[in-house]
Amino acid sequence: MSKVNILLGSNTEPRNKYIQQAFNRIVETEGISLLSKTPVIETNPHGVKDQPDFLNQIIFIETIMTPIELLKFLKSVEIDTGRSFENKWGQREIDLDILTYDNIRYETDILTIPHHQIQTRPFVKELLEMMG
Ligand code: PH2
Ligand code: MG
Ligand code: MG
Repeated sequence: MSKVNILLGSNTEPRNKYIQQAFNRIVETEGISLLSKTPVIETNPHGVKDQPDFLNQIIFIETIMTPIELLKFLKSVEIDTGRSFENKWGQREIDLDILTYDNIRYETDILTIPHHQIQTRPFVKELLEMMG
């Protein structure tokens, strides 16, 4: 079993519904159990600034899935939650990112762990501190 931090984000209304829907799908899935979670907080957009504010949350889970299995699973949840993938860097209905996976370091074209956002985005650090 591995312990993983996942970042949930949405900046397209209804943001709260997208976050809740993805949250429920993840924690109800066999092979995943929820260990802890942060509150959902509103954050200013990083990177592309000219887009609506986000709602973000981090959940800490335990899973039997490998990093690649988890990545594929999270992509399927994004699609089922209604992600349109119209804007690569801009506004999105739901974004699910693996932040950490145990203490592994992993770098390929499709997946980097730990996620770069941990270093560059203050709201990610703030949320991880809320997790304790
Ligand atoms: N995600 C991005 C780009 N910028 N800004 C905030 N506040 N929250 C995010 O989740 C976020 C972002 C790319 O995925
Ligand atoms: Mg992201
Ligand atoms: Mg993403």
